[in-house]
Amino acid sequence: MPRNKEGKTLVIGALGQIGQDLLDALYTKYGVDQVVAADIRHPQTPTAGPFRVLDVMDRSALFRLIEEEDIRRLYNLAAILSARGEQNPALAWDLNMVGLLNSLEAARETQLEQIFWPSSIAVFGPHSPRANTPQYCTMDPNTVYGISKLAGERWCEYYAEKYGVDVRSIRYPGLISYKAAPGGGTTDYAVAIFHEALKHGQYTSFLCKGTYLPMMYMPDAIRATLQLMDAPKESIKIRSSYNLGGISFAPEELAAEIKKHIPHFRCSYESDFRQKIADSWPGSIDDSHAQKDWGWEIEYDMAAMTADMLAHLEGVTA
Ligand code: NAD
Ligand code: AKB
Repeated sequence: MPRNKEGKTLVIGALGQIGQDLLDALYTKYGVDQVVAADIRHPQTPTAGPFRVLDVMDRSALFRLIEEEDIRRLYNLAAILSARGEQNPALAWDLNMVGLLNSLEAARETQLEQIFWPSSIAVFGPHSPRANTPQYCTMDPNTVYGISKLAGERWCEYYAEKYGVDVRSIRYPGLISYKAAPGGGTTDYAVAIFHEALKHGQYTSFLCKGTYLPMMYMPDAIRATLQLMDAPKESIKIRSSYNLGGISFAPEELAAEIKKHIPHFRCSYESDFRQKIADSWPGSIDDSHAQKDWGWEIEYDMAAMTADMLAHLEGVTA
């Protein structure tokens, strides 16, 4: 196979909530034929660029794909998120850990230029400071998802320091987007509320009033990801994972913002098992290291995000 000068980019878990948006951004950056999308399931509609079925837990299949497709950069997004993870802790641990270790080993052995792996605000726990949670503080996650992310961060730093792997990571807040449905997290209410507001004019939030969580609109998250990956190696001072703040709001504040656009919208509150997870997470995040090291700046506040979400979804549901 002829080797492209730049080599290709592989996105694993490409059909998920982040993957769908990240793929489009990478297609624009590198060209559609230079980005290989991979997932354990088949796409419902064909991806614009090449697609390969891959179980990230199958190490030899991953190594084969990297060789066959001349992969130079890897984004591993495959994971089980917080709420789903509590329903199957053993599987969540296996996928989140084995998938990461296979990716790090692939990066080391095949000398990939770069690897991206996302962490989460779920690395924090009930004894972490809740307001403006700093980069370094007590971290005692009490979900299997959070435990796997914290362990994963330690592995990333280990591979960077011990083997020189150029691994970069962000602790994403809850992400809000319209292209793909979220995959089973605690922050998913902040996506479902838009769909239900447009379809039925009402929504029952599974988190109660006053539950502040850090959130971010997907375009900001994708911009942050590419900005981090484009930053010169020497400016990346944190090889575990960078705090990323975004916007902080409670369900009733988001409901009030939606009501400005859909006056008849009603929101009620019936918390379930996800409330306990949310209560153990930060309400807001200090991302000053990301600002200082690679120039991070947020663009969308809650009002801008809400208007843009509704504008895009109105087209879909009309
Ligand atoms: P998602 O659940 O929407 O997508 C995950 C994708 O991985 C799915 O398409 C799934 O089919 C695929 N997958 C599952 N098992 C696989 C396997 N064995 N091999 C290959 N693919 C497999 O998740 P997402 O929201 O896109 O999240 C992506 C990453 O970002 C995860 O690591 C997640 O922890 C992290 N993250 C997400 C958020 C968020 O709000 N979405 C916030 C913080 C961190
Ligand atoms: C979840 O709620 O599990 C994710 C996350 C914040 O990691 N959205």
